[in-house]
Amino acid sequence: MGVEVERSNDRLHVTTPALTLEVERATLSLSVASRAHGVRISGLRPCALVRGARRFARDARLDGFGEIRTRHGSATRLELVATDGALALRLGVDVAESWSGVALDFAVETRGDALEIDALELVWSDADGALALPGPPSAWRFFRLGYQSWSPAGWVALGEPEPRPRLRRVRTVNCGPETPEPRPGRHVSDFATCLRSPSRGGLTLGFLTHERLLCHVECSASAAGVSALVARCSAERAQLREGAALRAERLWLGLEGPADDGIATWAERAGAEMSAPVPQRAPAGWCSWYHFFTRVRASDVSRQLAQLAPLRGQLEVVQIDDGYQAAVGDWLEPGARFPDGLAPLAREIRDAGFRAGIWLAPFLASRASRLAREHPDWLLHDERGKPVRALWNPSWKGRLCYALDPTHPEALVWLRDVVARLRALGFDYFKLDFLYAAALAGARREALPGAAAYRRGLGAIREAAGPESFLVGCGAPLGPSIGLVDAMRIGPDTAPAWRARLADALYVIPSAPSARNALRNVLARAALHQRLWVNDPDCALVRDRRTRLSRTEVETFAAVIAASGGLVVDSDDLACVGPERLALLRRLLPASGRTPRVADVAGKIPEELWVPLPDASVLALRVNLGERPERVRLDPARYGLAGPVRAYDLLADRDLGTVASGLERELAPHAAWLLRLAPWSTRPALIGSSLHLGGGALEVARLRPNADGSTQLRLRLPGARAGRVIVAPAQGVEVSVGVAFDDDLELVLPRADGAG
Ligand code: 9PG
Repeated sequence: MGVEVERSNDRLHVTTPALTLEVERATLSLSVASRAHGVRISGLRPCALVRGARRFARDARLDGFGEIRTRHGSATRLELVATDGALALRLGVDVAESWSGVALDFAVETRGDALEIDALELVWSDADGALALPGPPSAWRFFRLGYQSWSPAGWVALGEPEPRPRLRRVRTVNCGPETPEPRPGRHVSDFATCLRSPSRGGLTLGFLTHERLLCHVECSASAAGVSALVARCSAERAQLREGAALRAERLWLGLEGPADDGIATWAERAGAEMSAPVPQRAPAGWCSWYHFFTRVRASDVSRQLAQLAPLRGQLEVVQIDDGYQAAVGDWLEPGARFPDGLAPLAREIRDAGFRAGIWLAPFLASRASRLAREHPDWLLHDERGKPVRALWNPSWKGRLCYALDPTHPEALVWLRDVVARLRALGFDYFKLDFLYAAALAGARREALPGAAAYRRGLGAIREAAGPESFLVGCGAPLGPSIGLVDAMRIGPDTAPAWRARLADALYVIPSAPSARNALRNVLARAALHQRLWVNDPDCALVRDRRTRLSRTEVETFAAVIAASGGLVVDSDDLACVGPERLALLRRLLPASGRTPRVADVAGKIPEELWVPLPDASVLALRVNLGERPERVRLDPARYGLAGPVRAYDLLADRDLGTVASGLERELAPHAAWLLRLAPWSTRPALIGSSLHLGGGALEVARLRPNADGSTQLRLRLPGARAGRVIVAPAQGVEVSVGVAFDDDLELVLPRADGAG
């Protein structure tokens, strides 16, 4: 069965293997139901918000119908158009046989006088339609994706109060300029959201494109249920001349069953729509920030080059962070601690065999910068002509920073030039920070909406850096960055401390630098990895000295990085890293690149991830971010592992033997449990490995039986390695083998029974 369409005078009725869909012609009211999972929404209507009033469609007619090509293969497209006097609304609905949802395009057109449009919306309310999700409303949870890298992400129960930052500074940095604040009875998520019962399925609303308009989803709800849902593209008071049209960003409405991850499906689709260049392999590196901060000197970086020698071939990039520049904005003028400028240092880094990386806040200009002084017209201004305040950063001299306006043609030329010059010095890894500044509200030189202006600026940087450069977005609005960055910071800054109680209390939303705040977002946004970009979980800090992190906390951060599959960057003075911690760091290298799955959403933050590995085994992670010991249970059946498994504890390097059903233990506060679970019946099989925290995902290049009954094992990992692997050979009992090698090792495990 494919896509079947029935037309009657007043309705269109569409059936696919997964869905039934109905459009009421007169009003463009849409109903979508999942055939298998009992999820249904009816009464969704597109509308235009004009001077605060909603204008819905009346008297719609079918305008087009047929097969189209989409980024996800071919789909059936229904096109409807409705006129309401001087206003026309168009709705395009795409459905396809294999889709668990629909993609929606809508637009408004003026047929008469010019109009000022506030927003384009898809609206649902319980007064006009029905919403059916599995389970009782008291169990439904709302996912808050967050606006930019540092904004907290996680799940809330319906009606649960959400923190609202009181400080304007915190709001400017963390919140979308067009996103309404949450308030009691109203949840808001930038770009996309998911509404679901833990382990029972639900509904996802997420924008697939982010080319021009900033988008969010608003949900009015109490513990009794959802009363309204609005997916909104902010038009920022766009002026529509007669006959002109304004398109909303394309929207995905997905209906999920118990085993589906709606955020993952949305991210998959958005990444494809926006041609996200998801790199197969991301370079691992070292970054100066989390040890040296703004006090970094050129000599500190030089000194690290020698310290990094034991990690050669394992860490590829040496990235200079904030502190080298004369002022924020004056990127090519050396600051006092870099008296010779960047050129000799870039050369030194490359001569030592590393890629050179540089930090840059391309859309900020400090009040004390030459940039702001000499080119005040390049700055973003507000309606009254005052430069927009983008940041007040206590750790910078000239603490106040303005935003650059990327729609100013000269500013854009300057941006390209700065990046091209850095590229010419040999830098080909760019950490682009505080990017949100380019999308702040203001009166731009050219009247583009925030997302369009942002993409013009970031697109220029992407071009100037060249396709060979690796770009990491940071402090960056998520949606509009898709397709323009290789990697993306997906959480607030980490720190050499677990909590930042005072700062969190002041910020109200937990986005102050701390290991815990960083980890929370890595877990909550795990599904974006390899779909929109490479997730950057922020740096590993493994040093023994000059840190307040306990050994448990260091290991937990490492375990989460390993399971996340994301970017691995160390940020320690390696002189403070003892041999044991260095070995831990090495066990993160290289990044696995795999995308984890989220096992539950029962709490605010998913505390359990699992990664299916190519040899049918699973890497499972459970963390305890709380302050009390917790009794935890991992159930291999939840990861699709039927029957007994062989379990190996990667952090403890301990073989846990054969496990018939679940595993249970007490998990200390801030601790992680990282397990490799291998199906018991498969042979030959890797049982465990101390070589890498990916638990066998990477190091086993070959494992197969030879004709004579022996077992061939090939291990491959870059650089010097030493450790132990436990293998169940083709025949005979399991063996534990100590190994030491550089890059590559070929082993034959004899068929002899009981070798050790
Ligand atoms: C360099 C740092 C590091 C770090 C980035 C970013 O609101 N604030 O004042 C604020 C300051 C610093 C900051 C985030 C917010 O951190 O995430 O990795 O590069 O800049 O200054």
